[in-house]
Amino acid sequence: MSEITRERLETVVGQFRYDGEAVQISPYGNGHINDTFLLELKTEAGNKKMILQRINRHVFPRPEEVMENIVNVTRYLNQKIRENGGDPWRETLNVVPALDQKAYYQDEEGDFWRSYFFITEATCYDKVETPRDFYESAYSFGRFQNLLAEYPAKTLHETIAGFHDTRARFAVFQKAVKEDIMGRANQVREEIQFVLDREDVANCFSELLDRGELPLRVTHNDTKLNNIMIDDKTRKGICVIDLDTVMPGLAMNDFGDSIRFGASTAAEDEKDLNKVSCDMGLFETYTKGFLEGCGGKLTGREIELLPMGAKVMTYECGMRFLTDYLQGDTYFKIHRPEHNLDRCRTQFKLVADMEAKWGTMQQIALKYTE
Ligand code: ADP
Ligand code: GN1
Ligand code: MG
Repeated sequence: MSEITRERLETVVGQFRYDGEAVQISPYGNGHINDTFLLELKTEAGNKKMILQRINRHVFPRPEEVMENIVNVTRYLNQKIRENGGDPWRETLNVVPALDQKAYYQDEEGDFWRSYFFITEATCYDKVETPRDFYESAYSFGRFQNLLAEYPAKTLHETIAGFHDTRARFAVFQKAVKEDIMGRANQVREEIQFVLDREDVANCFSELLDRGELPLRVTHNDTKLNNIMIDDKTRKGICVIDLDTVMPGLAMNDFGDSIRFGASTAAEDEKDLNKVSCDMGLFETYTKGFLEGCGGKLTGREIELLPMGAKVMTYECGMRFLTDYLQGDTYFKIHRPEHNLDRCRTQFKLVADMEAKWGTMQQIALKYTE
């Protein structure tokens, strides 16, 4: 995608209905997908902050549909939050309309931009600092699913086709290995074999879905810790953000993606694999928080499959990083040459660790099915 110059940013800022004058704009956050900026405005009521984002068109081929989902889901959440006596300005994203009232602005280069009100006095963490924060993130993601339990799922667009269709991702991976367009496959034989040895993990949920054994729910699908805002004062999880992938999906996958990121003892791109393992204390903390947030809506079968969700999501994410490495790093943003490979290795280390701790993980899930 094309370069973002200062002039371009200024033009884009002028296309949104802000009630003040832009005084500063700077790159923001640690997301792997969109280009995020923090915009500071001078208004009559003092300085205000906004989030401005360029939607990644390579990842989301139909950004209008992404925004339609987000507008509808946040409107629905707004209503629910009000009914529960909450503050919809802090507990859900709020889209700033463009001059023409649309939820986005499409610039001359065809890129889509959107803006959100900035949620102040709250933080997105890249690493768990205290188990309490992890519990809060778990509760918030569970509650998000709970609040959307009656949302008409069929009206949601599938913003990325087959996003967590791990079986289909396995096929894409095999193709990437076969084509090996960057000539990198030889150097990562061990990692490739790790994926191939676990085809059953790739197929597990797809087969259960084929047999009609799993309910599709409205899920977030990208439940990393840094997609939750935690209130700086109360340390409560207040808002679920990054709603681009809200679609019908599996509860176990929302659970699992949080585990692979937040219950790891190291960063997603840690190079020293000795530091990487799946913390069982955090696994239990998350299980408890997530189930409490879901408010009894999950079936016994879903709860039983939560450990599998952790394994499937970690395996899938590692496979996606490896696929991107083989295909020349075109999907995830990278900040160093072998970044995707480092990320892939931490994920596979976690999968192996989960395999070693499988009995404990199952026991923990079982404790909460009763
Ligand atoms: P990506 O899809 O690239 O991960 P996100 O939507 O998660 O993009 O945004 C990237 C980061 O920007 C978040 O991790 C968070 O720190 C920050 N952010 C996004 N939306 C808001 C908001 N409304 N208020 C405050 N910070 C936000
Ligand atoms: C991406 O957008 P972000 O950084 O929250 C990705 C997730 C991956 C994650 C790995 C739309 O999440 O699926 O699990 O990176 N999002 C998309 O860190 O592909
Ligand atoms: Mg994000």
